[in-house]
Amino acid sequence: MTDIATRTKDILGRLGAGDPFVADGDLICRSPIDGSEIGRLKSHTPDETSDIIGRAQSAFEQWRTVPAPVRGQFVRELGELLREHKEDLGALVSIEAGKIVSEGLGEVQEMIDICDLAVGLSRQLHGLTIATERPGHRMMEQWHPLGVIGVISAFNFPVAVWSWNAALAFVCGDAVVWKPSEKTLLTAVGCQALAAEAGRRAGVPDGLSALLIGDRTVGELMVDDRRVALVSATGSTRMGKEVAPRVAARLGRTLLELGGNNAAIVAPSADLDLAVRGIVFSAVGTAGQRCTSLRRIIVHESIKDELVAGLKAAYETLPIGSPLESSTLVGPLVDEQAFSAFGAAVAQAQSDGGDLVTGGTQSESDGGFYVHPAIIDMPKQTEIVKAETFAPLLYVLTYSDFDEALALHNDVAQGLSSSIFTLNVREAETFVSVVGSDCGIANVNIGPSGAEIGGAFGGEKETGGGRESGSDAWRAYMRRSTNTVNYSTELPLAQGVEFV
Ligand code: UN1
Repeated sequence: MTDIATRTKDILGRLGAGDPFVADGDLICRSPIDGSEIGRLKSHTPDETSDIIGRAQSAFEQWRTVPAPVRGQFVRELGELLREHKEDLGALVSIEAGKIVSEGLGEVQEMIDICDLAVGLSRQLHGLTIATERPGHRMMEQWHPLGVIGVISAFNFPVAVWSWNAALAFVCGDAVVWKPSEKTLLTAVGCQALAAEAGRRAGVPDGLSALLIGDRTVGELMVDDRRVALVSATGSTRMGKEVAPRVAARLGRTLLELGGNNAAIVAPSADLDLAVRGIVFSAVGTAGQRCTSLRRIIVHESIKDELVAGLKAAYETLPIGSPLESSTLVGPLVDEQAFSAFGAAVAQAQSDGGDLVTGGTQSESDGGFYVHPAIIDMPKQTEIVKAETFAPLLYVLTYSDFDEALALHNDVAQGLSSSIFTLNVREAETFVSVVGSDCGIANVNIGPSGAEIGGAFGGEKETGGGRESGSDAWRAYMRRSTNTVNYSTELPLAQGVEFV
């Protein structure tokens, strides 16, 4: 066994998840750090998949009757366990997704944060009382638990995406069946072990939190299953376009968090030092593998040279290498496919007339897929710029007037996150106004990535329209019941209808 495999096994042992190498395991788990095998898991069969969903449905039927503040105690236990095991789970994220140590820990912190939010929310799942036109009547709305929630998560946030859904779903009275990315199965297994322990401590029904292991066929079974009331899917737009019509065909609900093609406008008044730091974190953090990663800069022609020079200098000192080294800022790409997509996009952008400012080189060091983050100065917004390449590849576009910048900004199919660097209040306010950014997230003087969990997270257009995490995103996991109660002895009808 390699050192990484041994470390993985030890971590999973401490999380209470058992051995990563199971008998007859057909799914090979690898670390992107060096490509080494760190586990083998067994796929669920179609019958097992159906049983897991059936058990979740039975668990839901009990759980929905537990008072919401009591349900919150389960999520509180989960949050406590995440605090206790933050280092281990964070390291597992680094080992399996290739995130640097600080980002692995940050991912677990994001899980703790959503647990805290959900525990408070468990006493705040309130509906409205609405004035009725009928005397002696009262109209109100209640929010009831929805059912089994199917969660499909991507490799890049291998556990946090589950928690944004699951922590809310549990306090809302739902059961959760989770189909994680095949690239990050062990992190899911470790996380699920903590959820199971929290469930034992809080005495929740068996099967309330379940994991589905397998490839897309297992995912499809879940997507097509009528017992799954809501499918919350995070991943590529291509995946979303397959999932959404299947769920719609049975008139189920979806919550979609799909691709982004996030930009930053850099205006003449921008604090350039701040802009460089914000851009580098957003474009290069997580090796450009966040759905919120910065992929396009739209910079005013008067400051372009200065900005690009600042970025080039910063890019050329980035420490690239094993994410487990504390000094590393750029870890590996997740796999060979991501590595090839990066190379192909760099080549395409250059053949479209793009000028490679820095980076773009690739190396397969020690079996891992490492790249030098690239900046490409583009003459215009060509098709490759409009596509989401899930890698640290930043395109630079130039503008001369603000309306042109906004038009370029919105002229992509995706609508997740966005930002502007400016000290001009008119530009800043216009950017966040109705005629500005068309994204679900629009920031001023920070990059597009790194949202905190208190706000609703998600985007428009091909990003799918879903909202997770904070604000009132919890409503997606509940069903609304409008109730009119007559406490009089009369039967007045709405709209003045007479009917004797
Ligand atoms: C994702 O990449 O799927 O805003 C989500 C951010 C993180 C979430 C990213 N809080 O960058």
